Amino acid sequence: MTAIRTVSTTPFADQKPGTSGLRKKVSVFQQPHYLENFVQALFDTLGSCRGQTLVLGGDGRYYNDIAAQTILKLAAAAGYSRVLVGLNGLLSTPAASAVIRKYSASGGIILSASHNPGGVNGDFGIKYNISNGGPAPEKVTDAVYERSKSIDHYRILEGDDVALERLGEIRLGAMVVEVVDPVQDYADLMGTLFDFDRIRELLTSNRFTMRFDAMHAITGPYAHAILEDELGAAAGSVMNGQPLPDFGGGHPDPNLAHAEELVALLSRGDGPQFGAAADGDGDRNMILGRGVFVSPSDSLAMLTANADLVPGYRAGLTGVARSMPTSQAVDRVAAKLGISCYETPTGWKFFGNLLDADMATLCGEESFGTGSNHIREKDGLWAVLFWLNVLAARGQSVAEIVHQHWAEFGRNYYSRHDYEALDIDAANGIIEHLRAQMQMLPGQSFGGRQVSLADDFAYTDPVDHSVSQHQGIRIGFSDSARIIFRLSGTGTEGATLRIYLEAYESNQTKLNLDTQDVLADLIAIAKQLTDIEQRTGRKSPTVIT
Ligand code: VG1
Ligand code: CO
Repeated sequence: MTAIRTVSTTPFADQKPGTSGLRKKVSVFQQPHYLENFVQALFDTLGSCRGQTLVLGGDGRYYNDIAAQTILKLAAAAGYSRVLVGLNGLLSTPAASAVIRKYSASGGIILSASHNPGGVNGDFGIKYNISNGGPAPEKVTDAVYERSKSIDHYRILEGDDVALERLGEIRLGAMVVEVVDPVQDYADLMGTLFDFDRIRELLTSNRFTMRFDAMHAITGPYAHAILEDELGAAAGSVMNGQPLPDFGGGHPDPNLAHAEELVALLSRGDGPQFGAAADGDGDRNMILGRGVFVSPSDSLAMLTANADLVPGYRAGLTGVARSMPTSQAVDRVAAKLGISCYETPTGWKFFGNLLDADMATLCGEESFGTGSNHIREKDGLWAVLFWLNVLAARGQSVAEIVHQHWAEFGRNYYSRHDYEALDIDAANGIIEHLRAQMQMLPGQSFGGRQVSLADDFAYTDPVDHSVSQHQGIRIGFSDSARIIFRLSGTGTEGATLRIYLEAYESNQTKLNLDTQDVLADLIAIAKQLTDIEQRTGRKSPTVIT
């Protein structure tokens, strides 16, 4: 039975994609027609899908399997000739990007709410990536949202569910569903970038142990295959490697707050030399050494400074890019290397054009995201392999590399304070309040620091000249300290205010201080400028990273 049925529907008003796709509570996606409306709005926006190849996969969270079947039937009705689906409907975000590129697909759908908790009471999400393998740019997501507001029908093939637990090809109407195993493709790609022999030597030497925490999310199978099977890390080096629909009840966000078990291991005097974790969909990473946490902004700077040790980047970097709230640590490395450093709005989609135009080779965000021109997404395991390659080549510990870096470039003390689940009006009120003060701030002094810049960050893409406004309130001080304020575009409950704090220190005797202590005066300024306690009743942030 493969008839195509036209189903009439009415629009949902809330299908506006955020920083990274459409993210909602599972119960929102479970409403009749909700998923179908959004996917049909996407297909309508893309124009003719006839004869094209689509990639489909997700991070395995609750509802992944049901959504994948629905999307296959919508894709068949839209005229796709082939859909490449990850085994069991699973693909990490970086693997999806790699598969789109390798097989020249016209795009891909990734089912994920990334670092947000999963399970029946958790979050679900859907994002679309274009043919370069990267997140759809704003002009596409804006158009999908517009279309979702007027949609009145969708078309879906009537048929049985497709078996996704076996590799091979299955027909669905006129469309071919090809179930692929993405792990090998991804591992092969990593093998072209990194010195696997050298990493294997390190991982099999009895002086070195590591832990990779997959947080019961998508990277488990990739990490087992690459780190343990291919590179010889001891069995058990991968923790929480079994993907679960609710991530074992945890919060699959690789940071000091949520990867507690790993952090505790690495803080022991006899702990592993290296630790790392990835998020729900495998695009974020946290890097730890014994007794040391590498802030993501520092990680980007350090990878840039050590790229000549890695085969895939030995030929040199054309440039680097960081999101605006990411610390300026990498800017100092770029200046030394004599390469350009671009400052983009938050979200990986803004790196796509720079990578396509070969203006940047490495990119990163303070939110535990690093990546390169090998794909068009941030890539958690890639960052882990990059660090392992650097450790193997330098023969030093993570702590030694970090301390030498600070000694050479100075240290950008950095922290992000998140106030989650705020009343939406109160959060918008804070941003308005900041905007209202902006013009008067330059020249003002706060405890010895003078404001040199205060603006509402706007970005003009240097390649296609598209302009993105209101990307965060940026306050810079004459000593290059900064405070940035923006509202999250990935949350599903109320509003989240993110406050990003950064202070630069080059005095060699002050490179090992406590981050929150160093930033205390900036934290006080941020509280004063936002009036946050008065406006929200919150005395302290929900999460500090
Ligand atoms: C957050 C991060 C941003 C990241 C985005 C998607 O967005 O701040 O840097 O690109 O998540 O990451 P926001 O709008 O909540 O600040 V992922 O790994 O959750 O897809
Ligand atoms: Co993610």
